[in-house]
Amino acid sequence: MASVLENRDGVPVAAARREFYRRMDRDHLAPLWEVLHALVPPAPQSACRPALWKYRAVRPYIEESGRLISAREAVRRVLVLENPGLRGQSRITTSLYCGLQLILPGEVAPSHRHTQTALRLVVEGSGAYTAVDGERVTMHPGDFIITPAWAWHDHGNPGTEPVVWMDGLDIPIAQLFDATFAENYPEEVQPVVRPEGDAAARYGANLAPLEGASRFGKTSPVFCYPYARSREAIAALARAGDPDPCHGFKMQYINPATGGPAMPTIGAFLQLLPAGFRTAPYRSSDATVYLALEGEGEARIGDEVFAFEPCDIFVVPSWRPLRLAVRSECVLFSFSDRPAQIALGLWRESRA
Ligand code: GTQ
Repeated sequence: MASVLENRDGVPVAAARREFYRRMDRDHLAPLWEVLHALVPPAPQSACRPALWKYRAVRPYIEESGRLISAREAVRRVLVLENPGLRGQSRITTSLYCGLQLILPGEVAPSHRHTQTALRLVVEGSGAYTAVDGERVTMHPGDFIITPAWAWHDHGNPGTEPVVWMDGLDIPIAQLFDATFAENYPEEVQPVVRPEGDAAARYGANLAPLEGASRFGKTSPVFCYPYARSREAIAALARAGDPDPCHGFKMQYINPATGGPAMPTIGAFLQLLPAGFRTAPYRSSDATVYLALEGEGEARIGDEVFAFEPCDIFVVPSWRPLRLAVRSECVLFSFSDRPAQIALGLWRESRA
């Protein structure tokens, strides 16, 4: 009788299996049972690691990039924030790309469009613009700006200061689906066909045109959310009520045409934590990128602690408990793939 370790011909099972795998490998087949535990783990097993980029440490590199390559030559002069667990993949999380883009006075970053959705959060400097589908918007620190999928966009800086912003794109999501398309505009700068403030007037004042759907499909037609307005809203919220134990005072950027998230794949949030506030542990399946806008504090991600100050960027991987403890009043911007996960029925959260 064959033992557990041998088959009927007396060949040890382990060797027989290896030989079986080798044969089927030539026909592009593989045994599920060797990988099932990794494919279907009980909870997310992400290669994405908790990490923090000190702006003070990154800024000299940004400055140096400005001396070594022009925005025109680079097309986009960006330093990519690569998650330490995902090096070489241009990702800050498994599903999201993040970079810091510099545009110097007098420069132009030429017009193009792509199927990836982009967000910008202005980190430093004023006076640059981003143009989206024929309308320019002037950038100020803290402004949240959207480039919808397939919208022509270029950036320029007619001002006098270097301007730096954080880019967040759903590049890995488009890669996952092999739905990546891009093209260059025939000219470097697209024509301006609408006055600045046009989108805000049409869609950003609790009014909407009677006819004509948004040109931007599933993305908010309001493509700039000025920090001054969002900051005031969140401050009013903080004056009026009690903080959420896990989030302090937190709001999401919405598409006023739908009431849903501003972008179909990327969720964006603004959060105020009163001086001395400590959040209760919270985790969710959407790995999240944070940019500190105001104040100083500490992020405890799992059992790692990261001290942050304004302009620092940190990342919380999927399902890793986060606790925030702030010294001064803090304002944090954050973004994640939450709308994509919700649309697909994947998203989970847990409050401890
Ligand atoms: O501004 O269009 O950081 O296309 C990466 C890809 C920025 C942009 C990035 C892009 C852009």
